Amino acid sequence: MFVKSYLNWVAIGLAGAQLGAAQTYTSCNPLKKTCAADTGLNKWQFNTDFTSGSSAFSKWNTTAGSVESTSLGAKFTISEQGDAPTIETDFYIFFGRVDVKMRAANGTGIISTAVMESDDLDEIDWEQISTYDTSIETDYFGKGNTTSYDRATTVTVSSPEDTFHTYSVDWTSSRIEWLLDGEVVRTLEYADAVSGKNYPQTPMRIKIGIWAGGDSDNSEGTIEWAGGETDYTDGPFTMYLDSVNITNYNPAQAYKYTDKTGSYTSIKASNSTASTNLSNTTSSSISSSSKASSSSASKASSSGSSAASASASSNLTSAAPLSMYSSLLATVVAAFAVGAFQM
Ligand SMILES: *[C@@H]1O[C@H](CO)[C@@H](O)[C@H](O)[C@@H]1NC(C)=O
Ligand SMILES: *[C@@H]1O[C@H](CO)[C@@H](O)[C@H](O)[C@H]1NC(C)=O
Ligand SMILES: *[C@@H]1O[C@H](CO)[C@@H](O)[C@H](O)[C@H]1NC(C)=O
Ligand SMILES: *[C@@H]1O[C@H](CO)[C@@H](O)[C@H](O)[C@H]1NC(C)=O
Ligand SMILES: *[C@@H]1O[C@H](CO)[C@@H](O)[C@H](O)[C@H]1NC(C)=O
Ligand SMILES: *[C@@H]1O[C@H](CO)[C@@H](O)[C@H](O)[C@H]1NC(C)=O
Ligand SMILES: *[C@@H]1O[C@H](CO)[C@@H](O)[C@H](O)[C@H]1NC(C)=O
Repeated sequence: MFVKSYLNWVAIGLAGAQLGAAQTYTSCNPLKKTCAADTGLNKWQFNTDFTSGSSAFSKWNTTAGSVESTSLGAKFTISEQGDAPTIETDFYIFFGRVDVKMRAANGTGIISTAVMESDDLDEIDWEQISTYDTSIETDYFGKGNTTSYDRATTVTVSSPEDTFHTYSVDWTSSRIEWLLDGEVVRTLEYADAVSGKNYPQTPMRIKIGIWAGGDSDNSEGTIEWAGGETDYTDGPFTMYLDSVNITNYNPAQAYKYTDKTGSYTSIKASNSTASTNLSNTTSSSISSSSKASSSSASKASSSGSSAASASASSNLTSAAPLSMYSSLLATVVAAFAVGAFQM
């Protein structure tokens, strides 16, 4: 299996800066053909503690190599050329927040990644290049558009290979925030991504793993981006993943692309359980970097999941209401912002 994804990033042969994750591929691209619906996370919140043993992997598939639970968390190791251990959720979320607490791998050219990716290759990334001991990159792609090299930013972080940090993405239909240890370090507005054309907006899985950007078989551009050639005799190189907390702003049993636009308004959520809680979504995401918000977010999550089981048999809801909700949300956001401001 790993050979497939490994060969995939090798085969893509992109220059490093435009190369997303190691595991960038799609088995059915809904912009090109009709694909089966994506399985959704049908609840508001799903947390995984990877120090808790093998049961932690119950909703995660290992798609390359092998990954085990240890007292420091899930252990991803590159020992030799071709290793690229990777796990991914067996469900999709449709807007939401993902918190990843991890310690990146050491070594030259080793990339520790926490990525969200959709079937039509929208992508939101954190990528730590081990060659650089004080930084991590953020990046994004829309519909697999790799024509430009200017989307990545570099964020300063202290000793990411020796210290666990929490790398988060808070993703709504109007903006994406990247957060480092709870502080917003980058915001991408919908309009700023080629008027939304390049804006990630379709249901995504979460994929986490490591790969050797500095592998000598990679293109010169990739090796340069990775900060030099990987010397496997310096290894093994290990990344530890402590925990991942996922909030799904549109819990549903399934997500279906109803046309080939790749627009979020074309996504139909089946048996959705959270449309009535969208206001909670906003209040938790709007101030996601503050302490107050994390407590309101967890309050929201518990009410959200009970609501999820209570209304599990509701019928199909199309995503059309979503755009309606966005204007509603704007009002709620405004109200909340005023409220927060008064405090
Ligand atoms: C979320 O769903 C409904 C609406 O508020 C509540 O009854 C639940 O308690 C939970 N919260 C919701 C729906 O707001
Ligand atoms: C995850 O693995 C299970 C069991 O092998 C498989 O049925 C399922 O399709 C996989 N999910 C994804 C998203 O690949
Ligand atoms: C996930 O939530 C748990 C429980 O609230 C917390 O202990 C853990 O640090 C969180 N992990 C992340 C990555 O935010
Ligand atoms: C791809 O992205 C570039 C900018 O990065 C943009 O100019 C171009 O229009 C996009 N292509 C498509 C098909 O959206
Ligand atoms: C990572 O490499 C640096 C520099 O070689 C070293 O000081 C540090 O102990 C290493 N960290 C781990 C966790 O191996
Ligand atoms: C979430 O929604 C429920 C129901 O409307 C409400 O009782 C609760 O206070 C909301 N939580 C937040 C954090 O807004
Ligand atoms: C929606 O829920 C109903 C009742 O539980 C179920 O029969 C149906 O298969 C579900 N639809 C999808 C698309 O999952």
